[in-house]
Amino acid sequence: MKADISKIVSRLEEIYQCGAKEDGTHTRMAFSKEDVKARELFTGWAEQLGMSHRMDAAGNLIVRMEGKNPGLPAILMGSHMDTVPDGGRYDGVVGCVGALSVCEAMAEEGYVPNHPIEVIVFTDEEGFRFGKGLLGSSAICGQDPDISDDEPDIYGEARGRVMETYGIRSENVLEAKRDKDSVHCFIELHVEQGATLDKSGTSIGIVSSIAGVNRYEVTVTGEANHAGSTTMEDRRDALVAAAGFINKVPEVTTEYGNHFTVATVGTIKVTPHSVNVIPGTCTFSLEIRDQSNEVMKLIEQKLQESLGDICKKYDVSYTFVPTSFHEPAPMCDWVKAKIEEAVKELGYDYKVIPSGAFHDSLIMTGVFPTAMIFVPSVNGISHNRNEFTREEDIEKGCNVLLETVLKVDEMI
Ligand code: HGY
Ligand code: MN
Ligand code: MN
Repeated sequence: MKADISKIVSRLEEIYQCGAKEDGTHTRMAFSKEDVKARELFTGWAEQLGMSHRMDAAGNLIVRMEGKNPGLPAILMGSHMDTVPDGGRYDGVVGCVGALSVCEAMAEEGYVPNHPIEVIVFTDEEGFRFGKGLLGSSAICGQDPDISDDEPDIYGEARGRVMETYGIRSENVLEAKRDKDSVHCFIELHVEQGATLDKSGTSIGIVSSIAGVNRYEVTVTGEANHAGSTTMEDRRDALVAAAGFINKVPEVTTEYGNHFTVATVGTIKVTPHSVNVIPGTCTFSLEIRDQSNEVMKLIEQKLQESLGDICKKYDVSYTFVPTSFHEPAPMCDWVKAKIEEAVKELGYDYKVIPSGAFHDSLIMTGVFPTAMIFVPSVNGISHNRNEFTREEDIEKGCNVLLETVLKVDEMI
């Protein structure tokens, strides 16, 4: 039994078209009409395989193939189909389309698994719209995602309004929670998004653990004033102070972190945002990731100290508000071992590597036995329209997923 790469490739292209624009950009943000269209395509393919489909209270799209024994817990696969702004065509989608190809290979062979098998297309993994992702997986795991219908997205639209495309409401999302015993395991296929596999010419990665990610909103407050008549010495420029801090972020992170420690300022806005006014406030996001909680806390402390020193120098004040915390998450040993057996049997080369990017598996592993299969991202480029993964590697990844599912299905 093998995954059908020609179908996988044409489906990836069809999903890509839901979000591809004439100017070459590609965005399929969660809850958008492009995202809804991609989900309709996905549902249609599942229907052709005789799979049922439903959307849960958190908007996760779940397609299901029944097994011989309806009393057995389900084997879950899947990932997300929402993208970052101008994102790539593989991040997330490979795991959804790849999981469907596993079901298709089984259906075409007339293979009926022992366990029910479900493919989940998770809701709002990327989270750039509301500043926090992993909504669908958090709800399935019973973790309160702390959302409200009133909160605005980055375009000023209320969440309740935005989520109408899925027909879901904030207060109900936790109804998607699943019982620990109803799931045998969860396996997510994903592109690496880093360069380890590509640099070493390795086709398959088995993820050891996923980096934790802590986010903060920082606001520096100075004084808005006239850009022509305020001398340089009289200024309390919020943006200049913020820029001084942002410039320090790589230095501090490198000094107190390790090879895997990263910190990023990804969004920034100033008020009043006028060419002839000295910025009075500057608000920006800060994100810290590492494989160790202690390191993340140390970086947070050192960055706050640096921010304090710089704000003092420029006579401005600041607030440093945590917006989300996720601890680093090791993957499940027995599921990893099944993946390793599968890769070895298929004769593919592999490496066991940590994930710097987060995934729905970061949340799922807190409740369900979870592991991830990586395929290489050429030059490690991701969250970028030039993201690329070779067909032959996608094919290998899907075959590893298929063999792993066959192996975990034997466990009754
Ligand atoms: O940001 C992340 O790590 C993920 O790709 N959403
Ligand atoms: Mn992503
Ligand atoms: Mn992803």
